[in-house]
Amino acid sequence: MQVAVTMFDYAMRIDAMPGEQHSGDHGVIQQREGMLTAVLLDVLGHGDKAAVLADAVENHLQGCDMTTAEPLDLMMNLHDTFRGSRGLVASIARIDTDAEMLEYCGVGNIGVRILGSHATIMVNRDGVVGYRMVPPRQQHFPFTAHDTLLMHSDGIKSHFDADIVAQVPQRSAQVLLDRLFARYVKGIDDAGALVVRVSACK
Ligand SMILES: [Mn+2]
Repeated sequence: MQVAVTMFDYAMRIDAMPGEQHSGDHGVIQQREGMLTAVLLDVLGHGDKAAVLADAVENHLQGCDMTTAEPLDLMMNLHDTFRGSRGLVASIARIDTDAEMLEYCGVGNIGVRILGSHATIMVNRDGVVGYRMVPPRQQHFPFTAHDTLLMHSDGIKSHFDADIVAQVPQRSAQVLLDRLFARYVKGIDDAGALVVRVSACK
């Protein structure tokens, strides 16, 4: 008999800009069995006003069952719900370990890539969620055991050294995040990132 075991290893880290107490970058992760949905968002601006909206968006998402929603539908829901706010950029990914696929929708400046055997750099649609955006689309990518999803806000430099990427197979999600923050935080904005990896699909 074969027993299905899904091993997600994930971590999230958000550092407010130096001198600020609260961050306008937030991450939300929900997992249910072999499905995991991860959202990274960056509210326009920084400081307390950005943090208030980021809290509201996070609370709204936590009230949704994100693992059963399509990322595109979640994005359109955020756009409608937070219309007229100061706006945000967001990336939404749902990993389905049974299908070995990742469904993806992103708007605005969040860096997103898959590292591993299915290495890909995602290209987000332009725009501001809650204000004006090019109609977003949902894309799907293969995502199997030992692949790693990395999302980061623009408070982190996007040109990681090859050594960080090379360490991906050996390191935990938390160690990867901490190395990224130690070397690539700009320090002039909030910095947020999350890492999700699947160590076994079946
Ligand atoms: Mn930012």
